[in-house]
Amino acid sequence: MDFHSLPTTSVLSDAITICDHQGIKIIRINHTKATAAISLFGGHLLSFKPKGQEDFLWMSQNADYSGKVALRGGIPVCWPWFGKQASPSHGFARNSIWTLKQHRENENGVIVTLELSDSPETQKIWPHAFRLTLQIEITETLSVQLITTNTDTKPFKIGGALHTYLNLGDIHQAQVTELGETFIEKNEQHSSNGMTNITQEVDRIYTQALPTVQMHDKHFKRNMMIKNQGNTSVVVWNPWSELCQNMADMAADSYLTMLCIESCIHEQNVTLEPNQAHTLSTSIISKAMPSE
Ligand code: TA6
Repeated sequence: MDFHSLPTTSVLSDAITICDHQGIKIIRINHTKATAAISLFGGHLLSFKPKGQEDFLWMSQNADYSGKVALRGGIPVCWPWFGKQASPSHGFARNSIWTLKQHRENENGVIVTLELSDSPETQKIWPHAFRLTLQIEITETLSVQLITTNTDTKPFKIGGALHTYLNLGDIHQAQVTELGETFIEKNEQHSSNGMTNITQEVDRIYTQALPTVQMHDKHFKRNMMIKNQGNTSVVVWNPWSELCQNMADMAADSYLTMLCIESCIHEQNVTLEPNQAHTLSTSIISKAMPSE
């Protein structure tokens, strides 16, 4: 989906415009350093493309933009929990409408700040007062910070993830390293040599990953360095062919060109006292692979 070809509904600055896609407002960034697209539904980064490079993010061509389900691809914000610990799965932030709070730009790029706060709807699902701030920095590299502030009078616990779908050339030519020595898969503990090639379905929670995980993509000839902070784990997910065929919002062969590497708090165990804040972040730098 080329969000930049949709008709503009408003112009915010030289680099930032807004368009509407099936009722969803999309912020588009067109800067000399990079282009990007951010959906207010979900506070969801859909695309980040530094000039002259392939998109860092994979976005499903079958994503459902009805506003009823989370968008498939990009960087879904999973919050205040990760996975199926409660309903809805991966929390409600990725299905909520966020507000654009601020945008700034200079010759190096653009910073967009979105916000989501508790409402009668969120209080029904999770009875706490909060402010969630998403700061997305679009420069030659990408940086995303999710800041949770407890605006309640009692402490609460959070989990979640920046569920990044990386765009890669060919899963058979990709390798992930710096993953650390242990992972959990299907509730079982495994030991690891810190690296993996993806040759089947993987849904792993790496509990000792290094602060910077690397994804080596021989097809696109680039090394992506994914630096995570405020996380307790790094999740690596690829549904592979069978699962993919059964997912309405993924094309049957789409597992070949995506891999999720997620900055994650996999248990809902980060406690925030009133007025306390926590930042979960991920930033991605890409370097051309040295020729062999
Ligand atoms: O992060 C991995 C994971 O939790 C997988 O178990 C898989 O289900 C994936 O996320 C996608 O979840 P979703 O709810 O978006 O279909």
